[in-house]
Amino acid sequence: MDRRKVGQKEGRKEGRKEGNEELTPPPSALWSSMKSNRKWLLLVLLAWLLLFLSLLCHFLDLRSSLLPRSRSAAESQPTRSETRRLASVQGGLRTQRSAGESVADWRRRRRTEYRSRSQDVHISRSEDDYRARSEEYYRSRSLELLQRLWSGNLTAGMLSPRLQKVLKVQLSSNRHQVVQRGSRGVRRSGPQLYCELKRRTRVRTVDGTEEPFASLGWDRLVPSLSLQELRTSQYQRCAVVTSAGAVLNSSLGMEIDSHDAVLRFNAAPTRGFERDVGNKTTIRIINSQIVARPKYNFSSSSLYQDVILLVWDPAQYDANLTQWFQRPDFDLFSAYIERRRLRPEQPFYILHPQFIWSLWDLIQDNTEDPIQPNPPSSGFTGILLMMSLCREVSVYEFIPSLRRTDLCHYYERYHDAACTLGAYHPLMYEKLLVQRINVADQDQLRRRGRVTLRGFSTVHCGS
Ligand code: NCC
Repeated sequence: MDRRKVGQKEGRKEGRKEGNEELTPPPSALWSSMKSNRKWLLLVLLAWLLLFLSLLCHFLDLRSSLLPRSRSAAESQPTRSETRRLASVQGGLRTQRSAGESVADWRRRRRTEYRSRSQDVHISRSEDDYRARSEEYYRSRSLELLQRLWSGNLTAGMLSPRLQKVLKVQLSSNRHQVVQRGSRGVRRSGPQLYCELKRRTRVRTVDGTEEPFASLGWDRLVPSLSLQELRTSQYQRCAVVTSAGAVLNSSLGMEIDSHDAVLRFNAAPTRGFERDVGNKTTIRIINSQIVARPKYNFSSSSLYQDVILLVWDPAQYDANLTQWFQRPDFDLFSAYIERRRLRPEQPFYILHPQFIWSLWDLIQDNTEDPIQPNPPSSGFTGILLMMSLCREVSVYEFIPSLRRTDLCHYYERYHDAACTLGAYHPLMYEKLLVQRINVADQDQLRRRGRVTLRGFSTVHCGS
């Protein structure tokens, strides 16, 4: 063992012995000093307890003054915004005592501060009420718009200021140089409208007989059978499934799949949404963005395989096909040529611009207001196509049901009322026209979001 340590240990032992002899007080003095120490300890403890209790009372008092009195016990948890505000009020507990301020004055100042801040909270709550009331106003306004759409009384003036502004911009820009030819706003009855639609709807695809396609040998590129010839027998019941967010939670999948043919649009998927939209796809209408923009993976995605495909692109109103071919909105022609070469067995067509614009004419001639001078939506084009191919057409969530939502698509988290009521496309007017020819009862429309239309082959009109 270390010698120095042994020496220290022995020294300490010695010291204790000596100390014990010299410093030990008499037992009575020890007892009284312990007694006075205990008194001090108790006093300090008591003071801490009092301080703690007064702080606790203060907190509880403040809390009860901040919580609304009318809430039930279950509701008595503060809302998230209240919690945020409470936290800021409670932050005031840290109010510092200023130099020279007596404790009583400091307490009084704190109390006044709390009171004025808790009044702030009540003012903010009335802001909350205001916000809630305005949300309620817009919710009821959207219900009002919807009811007007269901009954065919919706006008542009009822749309939100933003959508009205977009409409004005579209009307003044007229980028497709649309010329209005017919007489606008003729008020036809449902049966008259059916006859008008039947007379004027001529589904047409690019067939390679016109320039520049004829010179480029497109008569051998396009499918040998036209779209109409493709059908071995006419479809009886067809479904048109729009991509609207309102189709979510509809449980319409089985009903949709029970149709003989199902039409879908653009990049709308079925996988993962089968319960609401079904999984059968017979025809898909796509706009030229789908084939031209790499993000849609047109050449590899299974969405565009094993179905009848129709693509369209917004040409000028009086389309000069050569100009269109040279400068389409999105380059659909290269992708079309490539796909036809790679998969000649797939029925793939380009909708003729004249067909697209003839539908625009139809909408405008049957609408009083001037409509957006842009091509109709894929949805409206698809509806008219299916009315030409099928005996009966069920259209889902084109006119929104009670499930209405600003969610643009059922497969994307993007909200915008323009997707349903239109910005570029004359969607609102398309919907008002379809509402006029709906033969299903209102309950089907409101609850299921389903409109039923007659196929043209069942429409009999005088000569
Ligand atoms: O949105 P979109 O249409 O693909 O929807 C297909 C059709 O469903 C109907 N619809 C959709 C959403 C909604 N809330 N209510 C509806 O009634 C419409 O009839 C719509 O036509 C199109 O018509 O081709 C459109 O395509 C999109 C987009 O190009 C494609 O989805 C590809 O991403 C257009 N959006 C943009 O270009 C930003 C849209 O304007 C029209």
